[in-house]
Amino acid sequence: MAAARKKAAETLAQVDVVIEVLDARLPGASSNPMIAELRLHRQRPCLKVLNKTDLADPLATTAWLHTFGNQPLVKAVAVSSKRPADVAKLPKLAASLAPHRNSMIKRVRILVMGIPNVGKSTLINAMVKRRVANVGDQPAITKHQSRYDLGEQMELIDMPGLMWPAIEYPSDGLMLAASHAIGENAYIDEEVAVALAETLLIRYPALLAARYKCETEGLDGPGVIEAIAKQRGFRIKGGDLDYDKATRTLLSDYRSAALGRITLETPQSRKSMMEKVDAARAEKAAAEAEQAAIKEALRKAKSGPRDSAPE
Ligand SMILES: Nc1nc2c(ncn2[C@@H]2O[C@H](COP(=O)(O)OP(=O)(O)OP(=O)(O)O)[C@@H](O)[C@H]2O)c(=O)[nH]1
Ligand SMILES: [Mg+2]
Repeated sequence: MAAARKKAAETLAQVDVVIEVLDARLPGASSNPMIAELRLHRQRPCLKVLNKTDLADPLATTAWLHTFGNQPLVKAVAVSSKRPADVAKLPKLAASLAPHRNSMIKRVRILVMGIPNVGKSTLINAMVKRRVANVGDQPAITKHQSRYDLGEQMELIDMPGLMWPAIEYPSDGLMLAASHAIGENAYIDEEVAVALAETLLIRYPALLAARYKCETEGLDGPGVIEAIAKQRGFRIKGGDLDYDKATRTLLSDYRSAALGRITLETPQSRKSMMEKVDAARAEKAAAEAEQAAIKEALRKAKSGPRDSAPE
């Protein structure tokens, strides 16, 4: 990971603009803080591309565009790399962020960055209108950096997906796993599916009810998995419900948008999630400090009389 960061930092120093590709279904969780740090260190402007909008909730996408559009040195745009008309507007937008370079003499150099599996290579193929880069619905398809000409005035650099060392908020890890940015060996399907079900119960209960013909009132995450197994008749030998198959069904229905167009977080839900986690952590730290202070006071009280005992 350190080597990938170093390579990204070196390349970033040589480019004019960064296109950061995000997954429109989880724009906050798919924002790599390391990319922001490297980019701001070099003061490089950024076009944030919310990709896969064909799978995402349009209202949530509008809210995210507004939030990102207010960040310094950033423009934000929503696309589906599968729609040529969406992608056609990107070269001009990216070039507009580096007006000093936009001439026949100085080509605009654009680095396409993002976490794994958000669609960087698909986007590049669509921009150059040829299948130049390998793509696939797995993280880490792209293994090395590659440069591609985009007409005579621009060049695009594709790079491997970049993760960062520690995911600060546990729900981000679950969203990233649900959306396939994290490899299958790194997480437990059932835990991810239960968390996904819990989010869907809060944000899209009607979609769950419609797809699995179940009453969502009073259900919790594991209850959704059970309802899917029952509704589909998934059973293992002996007749018990097949929870594994129901788990895989929910994940696959979310990933393919068979459930509908879903965004797992909005700017507002993300803000309140962070506030809650931060407050719980602060409370835990305060309780630990209090415990430590009590222990220290007890230790002093025990050793005190002996230390100060008269001779
Ligand atoms: N529905 C939909 N799928 C997309 C879109 N863009 C990319 N994909 C799919 O997402 C998967 C990942 O695409 P890639 O282009 O390989 O992603 P990447 O970011 O280059 O991934 P790594 O190289 O592994 O980091 C593929 O299955 C693509 O077909 C999009 O706009 N909509
Ligand atoms: Mg790739």
